[in-house]
Amino acid sequence: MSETNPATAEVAAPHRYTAAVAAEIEARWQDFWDADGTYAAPNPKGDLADDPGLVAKPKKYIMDMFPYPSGAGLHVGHPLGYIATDVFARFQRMTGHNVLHTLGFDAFGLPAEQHAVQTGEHPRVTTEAAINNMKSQLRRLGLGHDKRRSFATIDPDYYKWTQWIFVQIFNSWYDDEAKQARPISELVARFESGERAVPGGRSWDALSAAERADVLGEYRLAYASDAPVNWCPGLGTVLANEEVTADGRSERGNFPVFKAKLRQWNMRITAYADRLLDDLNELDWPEAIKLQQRNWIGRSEGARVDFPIDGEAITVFTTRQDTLFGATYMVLAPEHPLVEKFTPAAWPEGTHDVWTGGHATPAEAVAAYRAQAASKSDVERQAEAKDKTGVFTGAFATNPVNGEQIPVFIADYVLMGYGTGAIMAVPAHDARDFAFARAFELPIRCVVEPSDDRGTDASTWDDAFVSYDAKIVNSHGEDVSLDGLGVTEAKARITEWLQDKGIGEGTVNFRLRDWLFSRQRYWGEPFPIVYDEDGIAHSLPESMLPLELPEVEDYSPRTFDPDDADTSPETPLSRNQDWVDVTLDLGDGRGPRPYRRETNTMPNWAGSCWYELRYLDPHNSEKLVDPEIEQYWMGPRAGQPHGGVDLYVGGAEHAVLHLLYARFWSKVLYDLGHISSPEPFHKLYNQGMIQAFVYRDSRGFPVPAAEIEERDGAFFHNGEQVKRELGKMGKSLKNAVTPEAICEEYGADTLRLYEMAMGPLDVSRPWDTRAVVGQYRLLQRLWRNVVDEATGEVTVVDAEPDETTLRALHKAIDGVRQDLEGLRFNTAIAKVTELNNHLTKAGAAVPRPVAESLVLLIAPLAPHIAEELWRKLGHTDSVVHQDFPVADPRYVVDETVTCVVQVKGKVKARLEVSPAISDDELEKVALADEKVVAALDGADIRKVIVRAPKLVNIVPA
Ligand code: ANZ
Repeated sequence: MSETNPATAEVAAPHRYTAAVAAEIEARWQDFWDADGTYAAPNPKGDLADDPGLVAKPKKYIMDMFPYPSGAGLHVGHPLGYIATDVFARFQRMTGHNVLHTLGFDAFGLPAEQHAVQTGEHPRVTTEAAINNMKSQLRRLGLGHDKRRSFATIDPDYYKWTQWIFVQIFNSWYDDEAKQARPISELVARFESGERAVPGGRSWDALSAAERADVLGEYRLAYASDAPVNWCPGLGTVLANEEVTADGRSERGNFPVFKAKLRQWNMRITAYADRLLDDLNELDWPEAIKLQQRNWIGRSEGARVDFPIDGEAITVFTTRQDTLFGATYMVLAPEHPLVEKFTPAAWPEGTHDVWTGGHATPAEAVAAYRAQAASKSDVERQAEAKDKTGVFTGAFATNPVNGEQIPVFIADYVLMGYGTGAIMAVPAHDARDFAFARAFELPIRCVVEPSDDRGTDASTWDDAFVSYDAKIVNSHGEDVSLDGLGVTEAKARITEWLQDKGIGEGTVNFRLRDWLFSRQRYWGEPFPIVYDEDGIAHSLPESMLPLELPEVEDYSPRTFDPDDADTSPETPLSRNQDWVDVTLDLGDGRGPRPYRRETNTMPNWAGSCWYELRYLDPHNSEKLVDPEIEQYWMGPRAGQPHGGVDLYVGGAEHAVLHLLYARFWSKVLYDLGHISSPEPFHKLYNQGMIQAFVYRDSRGFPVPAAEIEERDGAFFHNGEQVKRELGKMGKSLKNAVTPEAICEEYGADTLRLYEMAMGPLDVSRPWDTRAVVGQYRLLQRLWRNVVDEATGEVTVVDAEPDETTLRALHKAIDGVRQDLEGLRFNTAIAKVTELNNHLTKAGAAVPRPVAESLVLLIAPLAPHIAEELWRKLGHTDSVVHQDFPVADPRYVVDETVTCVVQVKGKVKARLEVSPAISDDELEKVALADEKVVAALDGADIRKVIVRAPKLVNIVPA
């Protein structure tokens, strides 16, 4: 027990590995590594081209999702991924790679800004303080980062290039024929030369500057538009679809979100929908994340079909054109622009009462229903369980396959933003249409043969019959019949028919929407955009970047009335007249002119869309990244046809936000020739979460976890019994444990080992401070196997290890190597522990080669103690760049295996042989065995079947 009692331990063993020793070693080596530049990763050229020897090695680019510098600092849950990538990076360094591993800060964002609104303190001040605090917390963990490459997204040197990229995107369009982004100037040239027709039919020359700007706005990859947006008064800003939860609230802060019409910047990410989908196939990402991206992009193959009405047509988007004969009514989104056009002055004769909603005229009914729909979010409108509401418009359209007149409704379950905002309703085979048809007493017609016993009379059904694998019935018109076809054939047949008639076509529809890219906030990148006197947007030339954030008095956005279409939010930047109204010479030949700056800022996702590129060449003032340097670290290569970071580790919550946006920016930059890698992250890995116990009192409030007493399996706080549950770790749940606390009690190496040993990296696990000591003991035993605790002398001997020790060593080397390569850090630690225990049990002084290998094995996991022991073993260069041990295969295999020898199919002998034995050798040994000789009894041998090392089958003549 003395090892847990520091007081006696120090007397008996003054050179024992203790928290104090760990603290001293760790601080010393961290200082050394910093001063030495041990983790510097050289570039092939430029200011970081300082080690051609290392550059010549194969590269590995290992990256973490960088943190938002929260004022609360880190708890022990945060660094899980950072430690894992550090272990992996160290292992890669020791296996002959030039390893780039660094960490920056994603530092624009709402918390610092909310704080600024409340206190008036500049968000830069709080953000920088938080960064410095985090840096010192992280430094203590001994992470081997190349610190020369670190930056924060709020650094003007960095956001200069975020703005520059915005300018490139603004000045590009997507060429559907070439399937790539091209400079907008090429499009202008095509319009000018007449090679491409100008939409609207006029010639380019005949258009005014404003008209030209409008035309180009329809093509630019970054464009401003008046569109219904997600307006969040609680945050005073609009939000991207990806930032709105399934219940129609803001992901951050959980405030309600409303639809409002506002002029906003958007990114035309939809142009890339197909490529974003296709390229997923080449990426080494968790299937779950790929699936989330596929669903978010939501590719649907279907058809557009025109339903004639009053000499015009309502176009619907359907994925079930095979069910056209079952369409018994139509529905338009309430906001659909054609609604007024076809709405008659009075209800047609005999209009069903339930269709009118009790209104005197169609116009009244439509107006009342629109007002009701506007107050709901898209998500509420689409909820499956919700009662179906709607109202008849008074109009009828023609079903083109059978000439039937079918009523046209408006209903909020049809959304304006998807497809064409209009549907044909097939109540027999769509659950929502079924519910609506029942509520409005509309006909339900079966056109897909049910595979159950409900029969084909749909008026008797309780629900819709939905199947993609059934026969079409009741579907024949004058010149087309689908009867008897399967769903797929019927789709093809009817699509062809529609196309021939010129009333429809096969089409692909995406769920993905363009990315809403402006925010009405202060703490973000200003847009590099100014408006001239005609209101035309111009991008700033590179020489005017970075456009820095102005100082303001008041950081708060002023909200506006979301019901009033004419008001818009007042952004913090707009209040600063001196900054907003400027005279500039944009270098476009028009000379100095007055302009008004864009006063929105970019969303906090902008900075993380390209940071993997800036780490590569962080000080380049000419380019965002030098092409040769980008090619070296990220360029396409065997097995990585789209290039990208070799390993990117972070949480699964970024599946459709950051990870989709970053892929999009990479593709644009790739198309424009700025980078060689169309994908940013080749391999993605999601680490699990470190969870923690939460203790709640009788009112359900969390009480401090550190003050809990456990008695007989029950938990008490100040004598009161409390409930324990597993939850997140954090200040609000009063269960946060800081890395400093653990470092103080045991040292950073112990903390690192504990986090890696807790379980497989991708699995969530509960933190248990009491279990940390297990890893501390491992390090103490490791130390004791090399250093005499009484004298501090190194105890290893220059002797050959015995056979069992050699076997234990090489098995460990082999296993640890494979585990580290496969990110199985918990099992790697188990193997190191086993070897260390073997040496402890052996009791004798450890042979030098074994001790050295052991130190090298643990070096990626516990780098400080490894560096210290390595030096104590007499080495003068760092353990960081040593070669990782390689197992000798002779000692890795099990000593012997049992070989069964059969004669005439019966087992006659069992032999202990080497697993590496050859077929020939095994045959000889088998035939020489006494029992086999006896069984054969001199008979001639017809055949010997050998399956080394496990089986020999002898067939006598
Ligand atoms: C007729 C039909 C029959 C449909 C049937 C489905 C089943 P996905 O797969 O998500 O693309 N739809 C089209 N536009 C819509 C809109 N703006 N708002 C709400 N619903 C809309 O879904 C495509 C299907 O969703 C389309 O196919 C259409 O209903 C509906 F047995 O058309 B379907």
